[in-house]
This record gives sequence, C-alpha cells and structure tokens, in this order.
Amino acid sequence: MKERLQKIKGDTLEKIEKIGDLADFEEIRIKILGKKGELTKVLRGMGQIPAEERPAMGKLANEIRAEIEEKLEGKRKELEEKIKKIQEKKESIDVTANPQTVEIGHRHPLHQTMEELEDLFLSMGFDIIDGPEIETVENNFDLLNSPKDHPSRDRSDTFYIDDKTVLRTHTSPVQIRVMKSQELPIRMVSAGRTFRFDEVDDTHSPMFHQLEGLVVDKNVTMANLIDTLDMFIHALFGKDMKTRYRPHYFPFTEPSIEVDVSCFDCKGRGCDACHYTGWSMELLGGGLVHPKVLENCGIDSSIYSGFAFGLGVDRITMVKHNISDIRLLYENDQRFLEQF
Ligand code: FA5
Repeated sequence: MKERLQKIKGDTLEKIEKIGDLADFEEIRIKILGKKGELTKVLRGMGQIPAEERPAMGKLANEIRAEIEEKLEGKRKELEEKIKKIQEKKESIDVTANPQTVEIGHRHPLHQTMEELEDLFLSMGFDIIDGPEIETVENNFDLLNSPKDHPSRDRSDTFYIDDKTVLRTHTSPVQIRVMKSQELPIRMVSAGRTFRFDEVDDTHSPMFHQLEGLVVDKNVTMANLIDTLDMFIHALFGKDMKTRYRPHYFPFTEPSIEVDVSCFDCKGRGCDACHYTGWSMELLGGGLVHPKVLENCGIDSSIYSGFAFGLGVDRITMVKHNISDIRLLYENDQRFLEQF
C-alpha cells in the first residue's frame, strides 16, 4: 500500500509539472482525485488493510492527497495568470502604432453643383421643392401644353413605364405640381434627375440633371427672368462671364429663350473647344409661363404672369470645372472624381 501511494504521488507530481492548459489540468485532477480517481480508490480501500496498519496508512494517504491538492492549486493559479496575460495583450491598444488612414470621400461634383445652385437660389428668396422622377404623362406633357404630336413625346425620345406614366423628361412637371397645390405668389427651384432616349456623346447622357425655376406673381416680365439668370450666372461663374439670350421655342413658355455663356477655355475669344464661336454649349432654356399652362393649373392669366427656366446641371458642372466630356461624370473613376 505504502509503495502504491508513493508511486501515485511521484507520477502525479511529475504530470502536474507538465500541465500546459486548463483542459490538461482538469483531466489530471479527475484521474487522481475524482470519484473514480486513483487516490480516491486507494482511500476507499483502507478498510481492507490490517487494522494496526490503518492509522499510519491513512495519515500517509491524507498527506499525499494534501500535497497533490496543494500542487494542483499552485498550477491552477499559474495557468490563470498565464491566460490573463494573453487576454490583456490581446485587448491592449498600442498608442504608438501607426494609425490606419481612413479615406474620406466627398460629394459627387454633380451634387456639389446642385447644392451650390440651391444655396444661391435660396439666398435669392426661392423655396426648394422636390419632385418625383416617375411622372404622369399629363404633368410631363399635357398640362405643359406639349401637343400629342410633339416629338419629345415620341417613344424613341421618352422612357415610358405605361401609357400614362413616364420617367420625367425634364423637371418642368414640378411647375405643374407646385402651381396646382401652392398659394400665390410662387418662387421655387427644384433639382433632380431627368431621363431621355438621347444618344450618348460628349454633351448628352440618357440620364442627366436639371434645375427648374418658377416665379408666378403679378407683373412678372422677361426683364425679371433675364435679371435673375444674369445674377445667378455671375454669382456662379464670376462677373466677367458674358451671357447670350437666343430666341427659342418651348410649348410651355411664350416667349421662350435659350441661354449660352462665354467659352470657359478662351473667355469668348474663340478656340478649338468652342469651335471658334466664343460661346459654350447650350446651358439652359426659359421663358414666360404660357398663359394656357397657368390656366391649366387654375391660375387666372389675366391677373398673374410668371417666368420659368430649366438649367442643365451636368453642363453647368462641365463649364465650371472645364470638363470636356459628360461621360466622365458617370464613369465613377476615382482618379477623376477626387479632383473636385
Ligand atoms: C427643357 O428641358 C425645358 N424643360 C427647359 C425649360 C424649363 C424651358 C422651363 C422653359 C421653361 P431642354 O430640352 O433644352 O429644355 O433642356 C434644358 C437643358 O438640359 C439644356 O439646356 C441642357 O443643358 C440640358 N440637357 C438636355 N438634354 C440633355 C442631355 N441628354 N444630357 C445632358 N444635358 C441635357
């Protein structure tokens, strides 16, 4: 019995020394001290040894058990300390480490222009209104006095959803929505996406952006329109920018105009970019709101008049940043976009 106890003690202390983790620890503890453990079995077998040897053997067995328990407890503390250190190392923050650089983006140049335009018109006393990109044919064409046979209504020019619904071809239907629902006088701008079946080239995209402007009040004249447009063009491009107002035709304005600004490259002297005309590409259309459109919205055209305009936001962005091709605005090449 004595030899057996000494062997258990020797083997166990050796194994405890080699314990590497808590799983090993638990395995060894159960193997020796568990219900069916080696030492437990010996202690349970005490009753079978001669009575005179029992006290000495019992004392030895208890001493060995206490020694093993003490060693195990020491090992447990050592393992827990080790785990704590690993955990602390994992969770600690090295304040001297190089910070990871996070690339912060910015608004797309088209949105920058749109916001700049909105701020400008806001400062001139205009309200900012939102309009839907999916419109009724009635608002997009009929109520804007665009006749049934107008080419812009053709299926080859317009994206139809069904016979009564289109992807709006311009922001002008917002005029109808506002005139029908708001009290007079009206002074509003509305910017957003527009869609046309246009062939893609350097100045045309099938999806582009417009900003609509509308003023309805008593005694509104062409002079008010031209003054407002001059003010915004000079605020956006600088006082030296020249403007040219050309007569034009829109079904919903009468009279109608189109507006050009001097070429940004040569400032009007004539160069390759402007084909030696001195003028940039066409930027916007406008005019006095057609009396029929006012009447369509329930406004008495013998008392009220109005002006309206529609700017091409993409083209204004191109002139502003000297961008030669509209496609660059839609390719999302970061090397291009990060310049703005
Ligand atoms: C219109 O869309 C009228 N609704 C503007 C208007 C509003 C007139 C209120 C009178 C009163 P237009 O089709 O010319 O007009 O387009 C206006 C501007 O949008 C153009 O001057 C141009 O700058 C821009 N634009 C037109 N088509 C495209 C296109 N495919 N890609 C990029 N820009 C375009």
